Amino acid sequence: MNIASLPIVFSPEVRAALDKGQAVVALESTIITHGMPWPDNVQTARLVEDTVRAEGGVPATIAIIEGKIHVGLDDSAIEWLGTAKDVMKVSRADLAFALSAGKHGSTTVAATMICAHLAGIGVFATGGIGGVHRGVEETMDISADLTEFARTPVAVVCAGAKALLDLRRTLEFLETQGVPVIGYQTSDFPAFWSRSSGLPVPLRADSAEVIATMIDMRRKLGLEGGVVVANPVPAEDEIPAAEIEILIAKAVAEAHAAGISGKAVTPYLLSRMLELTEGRSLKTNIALVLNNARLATRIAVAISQK
Ligand code: PSU
Ligand code: MN
Repeated sequence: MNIASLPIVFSPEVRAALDKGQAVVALESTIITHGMPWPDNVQTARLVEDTVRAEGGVPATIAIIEGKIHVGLDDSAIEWLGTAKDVMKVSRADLAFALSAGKHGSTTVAATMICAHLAGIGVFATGGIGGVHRGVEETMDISADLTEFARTPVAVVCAGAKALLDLRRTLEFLETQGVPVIGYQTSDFPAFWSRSSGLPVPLRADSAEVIATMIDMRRKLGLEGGVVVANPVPAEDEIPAAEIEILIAKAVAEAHAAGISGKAVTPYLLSRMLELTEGRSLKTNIALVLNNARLATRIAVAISQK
């Protein structure tokens, strides 16, 4: 693969950091365009970047602007993205189209992994990953994030998967795909707004160094695909599972009744949860993203020191 022939633009800061082998952390942009309302989306994107810098890393927010992959966005690009209306939600299936047709696009976890890997970035922080949706028996709705973990070698730090999903089936799917799911300082798979889903996490690591060593070992073994690092939301910011479950059930039932399908499902559910929790879900979402940015940078720093 010849990266020079690709429509990919690096910010000077990210280019310099990659050339020097410094710790760089990829950040997604669907959370900005489809995951949070303005102005919290823009404020959070900036805070996440500040958090990466405070831990000694360089943030690389990834998005598609006029048909080019941008790796590293400046402040005005983040502001524009957070208010723009004509931005496609771009996953693996949409990436080549968005680039060919000169579109603007925000990248999901799956598409951000692809772009990060092309750019030479191995660690990525997000909020929650996509997964197997409740009602999958009928809808077949399984996020393309899950198959991406099996093919693209990027470590994704998340707060588990949203409790809106079918978490038991999400873990089963990842196991079948051979994707390591590592709980950070926890033995329970986190459920995004809550610290525990009640399901055991398959693997556990208690330090960023252990995770960095394990990523390096996977590379040496020639194992394809990435790893999921599941980092529970800080206790002071969590919404206990028992409190939020009733609201989740309501949002999921409404989405089914309204016939919401495809890419629209996750954004619909996130915005309904924001309304049903009267903003509390958003506060938790912001806290967990920052927490993930911190851990992702520690892992990236540990890898850069190897
Ligand atoms: N989790 C969040 N906010 C988000 C998403 C996940 O807290 O906005 C986004 C991510 O970009 C993820 C995508 O990759 O939702 C999954 O969408 P789908 O279920 O359509 O694959
Ligand atoms: Mn889906």
